[in-house]
Amino acid sequence: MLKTISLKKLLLLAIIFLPLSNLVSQKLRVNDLEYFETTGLNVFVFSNQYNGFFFDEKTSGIEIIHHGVRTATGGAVRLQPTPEQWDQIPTMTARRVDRKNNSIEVTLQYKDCSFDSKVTVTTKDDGFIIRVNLDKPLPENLVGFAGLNLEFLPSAYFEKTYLVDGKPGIIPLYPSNSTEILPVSKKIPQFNGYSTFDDRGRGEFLEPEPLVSGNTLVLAPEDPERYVKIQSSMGNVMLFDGRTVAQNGWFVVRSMIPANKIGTVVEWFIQPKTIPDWKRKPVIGFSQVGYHPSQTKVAVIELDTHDSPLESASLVEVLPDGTSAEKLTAKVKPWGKFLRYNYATFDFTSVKDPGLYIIKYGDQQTEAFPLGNQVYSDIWHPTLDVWFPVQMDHMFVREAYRIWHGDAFRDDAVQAPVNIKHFDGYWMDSVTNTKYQSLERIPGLNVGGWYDAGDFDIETLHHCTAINSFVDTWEKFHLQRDETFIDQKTRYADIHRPDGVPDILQQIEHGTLQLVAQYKNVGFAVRGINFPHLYQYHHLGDASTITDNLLYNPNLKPYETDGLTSGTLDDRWVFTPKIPSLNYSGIGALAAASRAMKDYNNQLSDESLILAINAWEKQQREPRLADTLRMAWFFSDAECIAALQLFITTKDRRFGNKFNELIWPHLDTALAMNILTAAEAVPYMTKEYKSRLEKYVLKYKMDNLEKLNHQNPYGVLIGTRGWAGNHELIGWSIANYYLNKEFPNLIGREYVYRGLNYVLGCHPYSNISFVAGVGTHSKRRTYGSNRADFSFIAGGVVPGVLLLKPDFLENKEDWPFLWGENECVIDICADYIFLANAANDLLKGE
Ligand SMILES: [Ca+2]
Ligand SMILES: [Ca+2]
Ligand SMILES: [Ca+2]
Repeated sequence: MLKTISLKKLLLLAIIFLPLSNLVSQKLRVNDLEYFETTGLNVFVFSNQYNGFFFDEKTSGIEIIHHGVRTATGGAVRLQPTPEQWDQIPTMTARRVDRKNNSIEVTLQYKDCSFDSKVTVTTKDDGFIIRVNLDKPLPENLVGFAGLNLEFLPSAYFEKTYLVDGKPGIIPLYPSNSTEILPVSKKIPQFNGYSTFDDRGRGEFLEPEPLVSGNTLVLAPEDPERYVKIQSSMGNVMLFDGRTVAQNGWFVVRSMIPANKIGTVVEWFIQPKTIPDWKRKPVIGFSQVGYHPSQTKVAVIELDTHDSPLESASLVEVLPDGTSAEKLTAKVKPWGKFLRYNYATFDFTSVKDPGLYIIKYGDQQTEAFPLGNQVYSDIWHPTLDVWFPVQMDHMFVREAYRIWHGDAFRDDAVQAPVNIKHFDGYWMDSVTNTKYQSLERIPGLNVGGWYDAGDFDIETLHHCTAINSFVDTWEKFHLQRDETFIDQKTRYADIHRPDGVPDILQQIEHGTLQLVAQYKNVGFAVRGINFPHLYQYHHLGDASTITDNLLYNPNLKPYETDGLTSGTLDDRWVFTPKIPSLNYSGIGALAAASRAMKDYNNQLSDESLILAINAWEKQQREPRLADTLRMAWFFSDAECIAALQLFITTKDRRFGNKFNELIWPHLDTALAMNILTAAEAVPYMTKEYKSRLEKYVLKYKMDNLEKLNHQNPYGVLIGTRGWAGNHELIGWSIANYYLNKEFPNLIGREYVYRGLNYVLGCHPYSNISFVAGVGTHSKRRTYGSNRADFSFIAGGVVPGVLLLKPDFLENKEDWPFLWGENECVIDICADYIFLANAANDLLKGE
């Protein structure tokens, strides 16, 4: 039959059957940005490096972006079947990109094991080949440990199936495969000698067994968007479930590297299916809480590179009878390219009638959102009512029928030992700087404070930022909201239960109690209070079960207790390196808190101010050296803020003069980082101060506001660090608020809303509101204490879209475990409350 039809007809048939055919291949090629690209598929090969700070963040190695979703990561030679965050990661020591031959080769090194390997990725047919090459045979101690791994995102494969050499299976929704207990002597040591496993003193560790093993593995054969076929030409591929040992684990495909072999030792042919002429669905970015009628209202439409903007979009009003009516059709304005996508804008500022609206673009429409005078008035309630109470340390926290957690860390805390590099970025130098010996109890610290983020340490710097932010909110906006019952005496908090006291004062008090305890018992702001063991640190759930809440007693054996003390070394450590800028942050926060506490808790108010002034004087006498260290980049202006806060509280000119002396050089060297402080100071300073500041404001306007209009279609600050940028953006918006208050003719209020609207949904990747529970469609999976349940704590603000180099912005909604995208931290959440109220304030009376 084939013989009888012409070549032309054959081609025609091929075109007709193209969407179903495997024969028509879309070839990957290495593009200008040095990754493999074809329609619907990108393969990164170490475009991003493993991060030496938080180790395996699931953002490095060979990675696959499949129809717009990053579905695979961590492709590399690895030493565990399912590597955890603190397992050894290879260092990439060389990367060669051969564009002509469509090949990328990396050299990977495990320095401690003296083991180098080469991993090459080359295109072949409709897929690519991964080869591992060795110049020398595998070191003996790595035989049975080293293999080629590639990790697949569990949530991208939920409710799908697989085939191994034709044998069918269902991708597990929850891990329940077999595991093996092995003696710790058989374990490749984790980073820095840490252990993620609580072996209860038995000297053993846990390893998952493979789900299946075979020559050819097909993941999601039924789904052309997720279909990936992996064929091994030497030895089997195994499929593991990393969630068995760590909830943030991925599915791992793995082949072992054989002993005594050189040259190519592992070879896979990987064929991800792609949908011909696939185009990513447009994302219509807009504020999920809606808009105030009088503000500028611009939706930003994100389009596939192969897509071009439609002529127009429309705004449709949703009516009380359930029907809808078109309110406005307007031109869609092309903006151009930003990173990997095309952008266009749709301006519907002219619509000012209150009501519910939907944006329609082509055959797509958004969620409904309100237009009204009150849209911003309650968007901060979940953060203050729910999120902050849940973060309260040393408290039992109830919400109606639900107990969020018990009263945690009654056994706080002991002096951290010297010469420690800690897994959470904390450290101790060779001296304690306190009157306490290593591991000696420091009294008085089991009071107040918040869990820093999705982890449960007390991170003093973030505390200080949160306290300062709360005091600003209290002083500028006088929030009287009372929806939390807080009793410090019995350490009990109850959410949605008024007790006659404004909640913001109670939160300031809670943070200040911890900070005061640090200054009283240690003498300065400590780096933080954190866990001795890694297996405590990665805790998920109720923090009151991380330690036994009993003071350590060396006369008892581990896990033994007399009811009051215990022999288990689980009490948290107080880290006390000297960090002048951190100490100034503490001084500034105490000075600010002393004003807010006045007439509410006078004793705490007086105590805070005395401690702040004494600490200031002591710190001023010390040589100014050590901002050298590992934290200086966090807060170049801490001394300046402390001087300002002390001046506002005491009106003592010496603090005002100090502030005036420090602020100008800071503005000269780091304008964007210090303009907020400078603007906040205006009402307390002289007329000359304000007119001198104007020149800086003009420069800031040009460099930090107007330039952004050309940098990205959102016209806001988009961070590119390893932690996504919502906090910087919120800080930028707050600075713009202060500047608008003082220099309304120079800085328009739109620069405040733009930042807020971005956080609330007008951003790349998706249009979800980054504040859990705020807006029609908002984050429902965040990196908090309940992330193992794929859930959220209402009011938490996530870091947002993370840039994976060179051009992929991502914020996953079906996977909460990427902290750089989804972890809510106290400082950003406190600042969000301020920003929401600032937005309200600017629109007051309109
Ligand atoms: Ca932390
Ligand atoms: Ca209250
Ligand atoms: Ca204990």
